[in-house]
Amino acid sequence: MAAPPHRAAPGRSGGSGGEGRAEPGRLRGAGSGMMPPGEPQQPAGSVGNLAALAELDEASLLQGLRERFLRQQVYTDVGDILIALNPFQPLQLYGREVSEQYRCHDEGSLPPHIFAVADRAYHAMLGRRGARPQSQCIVISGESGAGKTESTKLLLQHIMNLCKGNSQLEQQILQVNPLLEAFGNAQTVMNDNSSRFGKYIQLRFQNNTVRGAKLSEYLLEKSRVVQHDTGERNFHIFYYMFAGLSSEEKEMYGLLDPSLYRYISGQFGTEDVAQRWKQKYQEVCNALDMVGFQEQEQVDMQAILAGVLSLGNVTFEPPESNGSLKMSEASRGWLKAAAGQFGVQEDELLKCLICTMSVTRGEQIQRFHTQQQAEDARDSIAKVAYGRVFGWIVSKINELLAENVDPEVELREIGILDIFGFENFAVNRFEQLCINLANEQLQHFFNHHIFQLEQAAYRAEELSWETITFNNNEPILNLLLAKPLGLLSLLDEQSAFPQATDKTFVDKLNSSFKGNLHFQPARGRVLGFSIIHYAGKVQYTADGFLEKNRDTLPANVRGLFINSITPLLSMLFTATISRTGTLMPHVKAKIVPEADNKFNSTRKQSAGAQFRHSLMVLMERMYSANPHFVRCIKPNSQKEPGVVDNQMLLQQLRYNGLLETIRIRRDGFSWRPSFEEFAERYGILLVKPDVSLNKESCLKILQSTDVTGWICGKSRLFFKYWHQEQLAKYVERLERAAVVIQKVFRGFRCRKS
Ligand code: AD9
Ligand code: MG
Repeated sequence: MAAPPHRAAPGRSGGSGGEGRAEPGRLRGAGSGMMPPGEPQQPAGSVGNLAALAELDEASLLQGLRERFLRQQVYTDVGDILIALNPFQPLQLYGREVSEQYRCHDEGSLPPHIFAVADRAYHAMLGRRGARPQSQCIVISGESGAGKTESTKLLLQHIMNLCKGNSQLEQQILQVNPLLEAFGNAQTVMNDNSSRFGKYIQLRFQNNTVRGAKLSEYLLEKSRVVQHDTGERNFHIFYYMFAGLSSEEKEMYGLLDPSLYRYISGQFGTEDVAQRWKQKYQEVCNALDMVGFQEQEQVDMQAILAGVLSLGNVTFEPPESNGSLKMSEASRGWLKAAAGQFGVQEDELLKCLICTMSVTRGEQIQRFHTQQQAEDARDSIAKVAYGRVFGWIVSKINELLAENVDPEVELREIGILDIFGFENFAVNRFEQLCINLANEQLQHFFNHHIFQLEQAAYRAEELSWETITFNNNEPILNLLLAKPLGLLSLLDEQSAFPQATDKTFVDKLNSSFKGNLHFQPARGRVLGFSIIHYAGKVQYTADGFLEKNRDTLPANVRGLFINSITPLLSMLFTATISRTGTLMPHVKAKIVPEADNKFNSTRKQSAGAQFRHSLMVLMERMYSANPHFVRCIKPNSQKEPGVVDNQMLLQQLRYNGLLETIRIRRDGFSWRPSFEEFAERYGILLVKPDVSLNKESCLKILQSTDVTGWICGKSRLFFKYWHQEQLAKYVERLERAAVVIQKVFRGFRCRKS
């Protein structure tokens, strides 16, 4: 067996040390410095669990994390929260043998690790180690490039290993990832493999077996299909296709030299890179086969992507007189290629680009586009086609992974949330606002669980507690989400006025949020605004906010694609996506409520409203589960191994509220069962029938153990984060004894007979 990944941190379990039994009913205030049992006071760098630090300040914390990182100890615990620094290099930490070591390990017996979080969530879901069986969620946060997606993959890998790791479903859950990343990730200046969509994976279990999984995706950054900033790329799949398709296949899809395409222009890499992409393309093809995409569907899908690229090269010139827009010969060629791949008539596609048809009092009216409008129409067709292919892939994955359940057994979940990290680019648009809003919401979820719930419990039980202040981001969430005067509502209001522009939207914001501490108008004539987020100030350009929020699909585009002879394209524009995320082909528009009708409606919810709704659903799901937190940290912006930028690290520690988190985990009592809950679970330790579910029983139970450092409130007990595993040991010991007694008893009976 391989050696433990790094030097074992001082154990948290075993021993009863601490500072002696706290008097029931009295809570120590902040700064009591109560230690986990067996945890000596040490310099920060040598401590695997920072909640064990007696002396705590920013400098020692920074130094501690830095020292650990430079020794390749990238994981550090804060109580039950994991801090993960991105190593930016492959580490020998994740092999099967290491996963085996962490499998069902004793809490605290091995160094902090992402596998330990997976292990904890899995056992908690099953109600082992003294926990109540309950659905769990693992929330991974951190800025772009901090390591959330890699952590998600490692969590999935370990959980699948825990449930034996060999069923077909378990393998499929792991194998869909290359597909999702090819279509949903792209290189940005912050991360070479940046997730351009958010995902929540719900693993569904019956007992200890995974029965199915469901993937929810949030806000794919469709605009990347048609535009990306310098130093960035389009979605990976476009590059993989060029590198992986044979010459014959490229010919079939009408693909020429990659450097010719505007949507990916100048972004094709060296021979090495092309080789890697070729390999990735093969992985995608394997994943497509494995998920069960038919061969024809795969051909259609690539034809749509090739059509999108050709469409991007269609440009217009202003008309000479009042006629329609002019097109160069080359553009005509690209239009023809696009129409061919989309399986539509060339002149029908052209019509969608150069004019809008509407029906007024039974009469069809044709309105010609300006050059800008025509090019916008081209881009919105490219975006919608790509967006639907992505949505379809997700729904096919969901069909594949749908659960096969025994109706008699309760289903429980482990959800893993991997969204796009906080972003602050040179130019920040509508997408960055939504991404940063999602990160605000997550930070709020973290604050709520770590600070608000815990401190509210002390107040409710009238325990004296020196309040730990934290950076509450509720005012920022209000600024963005309040109805009717939050930013998204004002954006919707403006989007509903045909005459409104990005400028009127900014004027509205400036007048509504005058004096708001989290809002700043742009200086001079810049069309934009700034938001002071929990993670720092971000300047947004308002350009395109209204258009992106309206996210309208011209009615004639839908008609064009429904009539496509490419079956997949026709289906994508006929089908409807239900609230549950499954694609339902050929559902009549009439019977689908407006809000559900994401595909068919031309008068649908705005992009902002849809995003707000999906965030709300996500939060509801997460609030109903028991959370585990992984805080990813990016040690430097050059993506270099072994380099720590102190300033960058410090900034992340600050906005993550890490110092306050350490303090509350060290001084606070994160496990707070009611008397009834505790007596029910641990009554077994009294070894007698009918234990009353009240305070007296709880005190007797605790007195029968050596567990110290807990507090007794009015209606519940207060325990440190390490107490649960100590108590679990007593239960385990008793259960082992019971088994031995049973065996002896059975042997005795056999001998008698
Ligand atoms: V974003 O918000 O999607 O832009 P993430 O997801 O936080 O971002 P990601 O997991 O993609 O970041 O990590 C960025 C890169 O860091 C990866 O492509 C790896 O090259 C590198 N990384 C992250 N975690 C690890 C790790 N545990 N071991 C080795 C890692 N490399
Ligand atoms: Mg990611």
